[in-house]
Amino acid sequence: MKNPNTPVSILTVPFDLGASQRGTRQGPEAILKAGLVNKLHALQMKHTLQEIHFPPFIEESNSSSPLLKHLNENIMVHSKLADEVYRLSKHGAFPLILGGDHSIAIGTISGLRKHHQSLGIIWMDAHSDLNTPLTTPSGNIHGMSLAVNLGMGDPKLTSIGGMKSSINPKNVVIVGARSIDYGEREFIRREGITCYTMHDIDKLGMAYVMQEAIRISSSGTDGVHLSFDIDSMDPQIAPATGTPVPGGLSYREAHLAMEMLYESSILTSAEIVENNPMFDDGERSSELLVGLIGSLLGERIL
Ligand code: Z70
Ligand code: MN
Ligand code: MN
Ligand code: MN
Repeated sequence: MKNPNTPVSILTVPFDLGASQRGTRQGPEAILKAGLVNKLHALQMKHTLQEIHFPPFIEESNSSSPLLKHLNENIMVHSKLADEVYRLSKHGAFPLILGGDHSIAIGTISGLRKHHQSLGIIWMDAHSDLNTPLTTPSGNIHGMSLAVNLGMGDPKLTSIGGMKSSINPKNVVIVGARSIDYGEREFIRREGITCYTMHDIDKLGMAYVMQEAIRISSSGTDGVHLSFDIDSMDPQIAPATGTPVPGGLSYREAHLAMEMLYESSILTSAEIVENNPMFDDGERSSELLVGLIGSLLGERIL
C-alpha cells in the first residue's frame, strides 16, 4: 500500500462454483469470525466491509459444458465483482477481496485492469491456474483464472470488465507452485511468465524470491495485485483446503512474504482465496490468514 491512510475496502465473495469441492463459500465468514476487523482496528486502518450479492445458485443447474463447469454462474458473480473492484479502485481505496474459490480472481483482476494502465500480479499458489478449456483436466474454472486474466480462454470470461487484457505476462510472478499441468507448463514457457516453484524457494530462499517477485511485478506497472491461494502454504499449517498439496510454504515463509510486500509499498490490492472451513482444524487456518493479512498491512514483530 502506497499511502498508509488508504482505506481498506473488504469485499466478501461467498462463491464456490469455480471449484469441484464445495465449502469455500463459507471462507469469508470464517476469516471475519477469526478477527479480521479487530486486526484492522488494532492497526488503526480505515476500513469498510461489503458483500458481493448474488442469487442462491442451484447446484444441479449446470447447463454449461463439462470443460467449463457452472460457466453462467461464474460470469454473473465475476462481472459483479469486477464492477465493484473498479469502483473502489477509482475512489482510491485498497480492495481486499475474501473468497470464495480462486475463480473470483477473474472478477477482481478484470475490475483492476479497467483502473490500471498496466497491472503486475503476484500469484501465490500451489497451482498456476493457467488452464484453458483446451487443456483443463477438470473443467473447474478456478484452475483457469490466471489464464483468463492474460486474455486466454472462453471469450465470455476474458471479456468480463469490458476490455482486452492490459496485463503483460512479463509482470506476472507465480510463487509456491508444486502442481502444474502439462498445458500450464507450455503456457508459462510460451508467455515468459516467471514461476518460482517450491524447488526454487528451497534453493534460493524466500527472501530472494520475494525480492525478485516485487521487482518483476512492479517494473513499469502502475499497480500490483496479490492473489493469495491458501494452498500455497503447507497443508500441515493451513489445513483448510479441499485439495491439499504437500510441501508448501512454511509459517515463516508466508509471513516473510507478507512483510516484504508491506515494506515494498508496491501493492494496490489483494485477495485471499480458497479458504475452506469444512476442512479446517477448528479455526486454525482462518486465524493464520488474519495474521498474514496483519503482516501484509504493516503489523511488525518489533
Ligand atoms: C488443476 C485443474 C486447482 C485447486 C486450483 C487443479 C486446479 N490444475 N485446484 N486450486 N485447489 O483442475 O485445473
Ligand atoms: Mn470498524
Ligand atoms: Mn489457485
Ligand atoms: Mn491452488
